Amino acid sequence: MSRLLVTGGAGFIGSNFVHHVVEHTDHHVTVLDKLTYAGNRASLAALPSSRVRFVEGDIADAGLVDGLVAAADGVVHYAAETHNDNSLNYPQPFLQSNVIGTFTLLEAVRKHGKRFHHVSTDEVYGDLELDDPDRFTESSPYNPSSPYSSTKAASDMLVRAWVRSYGVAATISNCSNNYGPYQHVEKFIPRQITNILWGIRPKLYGEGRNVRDWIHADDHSSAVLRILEHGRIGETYLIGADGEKDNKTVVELILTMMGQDADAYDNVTDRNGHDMRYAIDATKLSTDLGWRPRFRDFERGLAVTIDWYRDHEQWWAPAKDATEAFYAQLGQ
Ligand code: NAD
Ligand code: TDX
Repeated sequence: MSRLLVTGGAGFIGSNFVHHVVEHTDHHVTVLDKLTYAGNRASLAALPSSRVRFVEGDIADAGLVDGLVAAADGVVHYAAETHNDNSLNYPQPFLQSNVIGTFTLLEAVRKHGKRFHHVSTDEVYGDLELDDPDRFTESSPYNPSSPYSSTKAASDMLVRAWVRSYGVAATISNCSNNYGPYQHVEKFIPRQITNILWGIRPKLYGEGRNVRDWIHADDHSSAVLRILEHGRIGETYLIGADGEKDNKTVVELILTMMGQDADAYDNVTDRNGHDMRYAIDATKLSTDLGWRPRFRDFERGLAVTIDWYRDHEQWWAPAKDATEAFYAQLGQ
């Protein structure tokens, strides 16, 4: 496989994947991205044009998608509306991009007989209790809570049906919460880091007892590449790096690592339907495909991420005011 079509490659995880592919493989990449508020061409600016081509467009545009899929050897599908808080207020784009967009790509890979990897989330499984001894596995039942996670669950179901009904050569991965460079300032970790850099107090939803299972985006990329190259067609793989932390602990860690008092944050209005805990058991990925994360120490990964935001204000500053204005309307 040498020509990859990467959808959503100007977003957070997609752009990290394109960087990873350029650094670790010989593949040529075409990025298809609509450049919504979450997409940023600057995230790809450092990459050579001999290896990465950028196409601005919508994954739900069947004519455009048909031509790009025909010209590729494989498709890695990241493009989606991804923010839970947006999905609670404006669900329609989530249906359009996550469901109709995935359907449009599946029809093209079916027609042209191309390999497809679908990038999904652990949120399709709903949430766990804080004291639940089990973590999510590939056989956990689907139980999504939000408009975002329900559309991701729907897209996973479409992929499974296209494998079974039409023999499409697809794999699926469901990953836990990512952090790292190029993440939009609407998301939890970059929001708090950039707040502190601009003298704004971090904002914690509710009491901050909710637990997320953090993985560095570069480790997500190495896992997707491994599945693309060695995964079994039709299989689902969960991706995680044993990074469970509650939100209060993460905010306190960011504050102290940035030289502030650990309690210098505000508790704000909680998210409706807020999932309590996500946790991934990635045994299948490590046992069957031999994958291991590189960032096993969350604090080290966080330190590198804080440095990245400190050094790249020109990348994130243009989105910061509008993001905070949106949260202010919600009391968050
Ligand atoms: P993001 O919001 O940072 O980026 C999404 C990208 O998709 C943007 O560049 C946007 O312009 C593009 N896009 C949106 N709709 C499009 C459309 N209709 N056509 C073409 N491009 C479109 O998202 P992210 O955090 O990088 O997430 C990428 C994928 O990984 C998503 O599928 C998400 O569900 C999944 N995922 C994310 C996480 C996480 O922690 N962020 C965890 C697990 C899985
Ligand atoms: O300011 C905040 N304060 C806060 O306490 C924000 C933005 C979030 N939170 C909480 C809500 C969550 O418990 O932090 C946690 C993480 O929030 P998000 O960054 O919005 O992520 P989450 O809702 O967990 O979903 C993320 O991981 C799974 C991604 O946005 C999804 O795209 C991915 O599928």
